[in-house]
Amino acid sequence: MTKPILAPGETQEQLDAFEARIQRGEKIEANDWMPAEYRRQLIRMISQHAHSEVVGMLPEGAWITRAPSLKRKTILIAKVQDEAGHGQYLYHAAETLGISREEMVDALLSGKAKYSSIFNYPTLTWADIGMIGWLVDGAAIKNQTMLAGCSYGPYSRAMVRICSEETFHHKQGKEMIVMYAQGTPEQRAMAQDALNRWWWPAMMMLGPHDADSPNSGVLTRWGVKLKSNDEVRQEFINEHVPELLEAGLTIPDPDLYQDENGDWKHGPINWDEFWSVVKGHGQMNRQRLEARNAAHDEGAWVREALEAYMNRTPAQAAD
Ligand code: BYC
Repeated sequence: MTKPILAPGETQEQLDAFEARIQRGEKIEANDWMPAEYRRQLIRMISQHAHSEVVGMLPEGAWITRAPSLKRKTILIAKVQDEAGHGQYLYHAAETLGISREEMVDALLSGKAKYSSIFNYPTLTWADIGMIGWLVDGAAIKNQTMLAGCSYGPYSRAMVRICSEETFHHKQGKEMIVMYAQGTPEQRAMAQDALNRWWWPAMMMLGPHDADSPNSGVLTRWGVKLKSNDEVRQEFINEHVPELLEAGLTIPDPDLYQDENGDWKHGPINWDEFWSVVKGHGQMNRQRLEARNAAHDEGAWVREALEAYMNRTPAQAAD
């Protein structure tokens, strides 16, 4: 059964005026009237997005100490630091809707909240770092460029800034993989192996097919999603397939072909694997949550120090 659009106490007139604003291309701001369902959907989506940025630091962070050169290490440190910043912008954007940081963090740490399926796969070789930049950031940019035009002001503005940083992430990944794909036989094999393992998870991260996407209807109606999951996935494939082929790599999809319109068509996606990962049974789900919980516990003294600073007496403040 679909959820009713209006919550008790909300009127059709309020909804009409709200939808007319969206139709006119106006941004909805934090203190504006909005349906409870719009607020709930945005809190769900933005908090999941924030968690994805924060958990997304783990697979890449694992390689900072093992980067093969100082240049690659500084690039990777900057990238991981950017992801932390993206998490911050997004938690702030979600807070404007009335949820607290503590509630969101608790939901992540307890395993109640979702975060992107892609970060439950392990980074086994250095080429995985390049492949994440090229494919995962590449897929994320397609989705986030669309979200930069979304109807909720704070989310839309956060996306503009995030997308410009993601562009650097994407470029460094592509540059690295293209170089390895043209390098020694070992480097070529490492790049191909990374593509074999990341291609399908990257396809899945853009969400289920439109027919199986329960949230898309209302999100599209209210201008949050300006393109469907399958449309964004098509844009991702159309850009990346020719570039990967040009780099000399083989895409691990025997059914892949280009149709008469120029669109690259993929073979069947293993949605059983996707849902298993989303439900917590991926290769790295347990380790990811353990790492976040450990970081939270180890950071307790920082939160306590901040609280003590906030609660200082005027005499202490003048000291
Ligand atoms: N993983 O109705 P649907 C990054 C869930 S981080 C897990 O289509 P929706 C980066 C979905 O939540 C970029 N769960 O959902 C960071 C829903 O369940 P609930 C992350 C998924 O929201 C560090 C159910 O499946 N980007 O770039 O309309 C290093 C049905 O789906 C996934 C974002 O978060 C998934 N992949 O559309 C490097 C973008 N897909 O909540 C890189 C913001 C679906 O009803 N999010 N589910 O229980 C979105 O744009 C949308 O939420 C999605 C899904 C397109 C992902």
